[in-house]
Amino acid sequence: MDCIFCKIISRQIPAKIVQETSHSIAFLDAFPLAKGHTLIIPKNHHMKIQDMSNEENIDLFSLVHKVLSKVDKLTGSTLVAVHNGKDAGQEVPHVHVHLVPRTLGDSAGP
Ligand code: DGP
Repeated sequence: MDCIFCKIISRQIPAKIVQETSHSIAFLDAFPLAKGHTLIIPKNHHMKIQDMSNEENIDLFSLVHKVLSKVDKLTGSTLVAVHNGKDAGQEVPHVHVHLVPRTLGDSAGP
């Protein structure tokens, strides 16, 4: 499987890892829309949220909840977004939740 995010999980390519659980991992985006832009992904390869098991979803969004409380301290407002499918803007075909710190008038919006 030639998936860049699977390679981050297996440490084949480097990433700044923020936090990790048994099923999920959070790391900094390599092309951040704002300082602190973080991605949270399941460790198993799934393209879309609905492809994941209930257990994986609970674990993923529990990690989103934890990391969000840190990221949100950066600016006080955070964009939480998932591009769930190619036509929705998904470039990397491995589920990922974006946490993007926002400030008024910035250009980091969808
Ligand atoms: P999306 O458009 O929702 O599929 O966003 C993909 C994100 O993944 C985008 O914000 C850039 C980020 N990204 C792409 N390649 C890499 C990589 O090799 N390392 C890291 N850390 N992030 C990456």
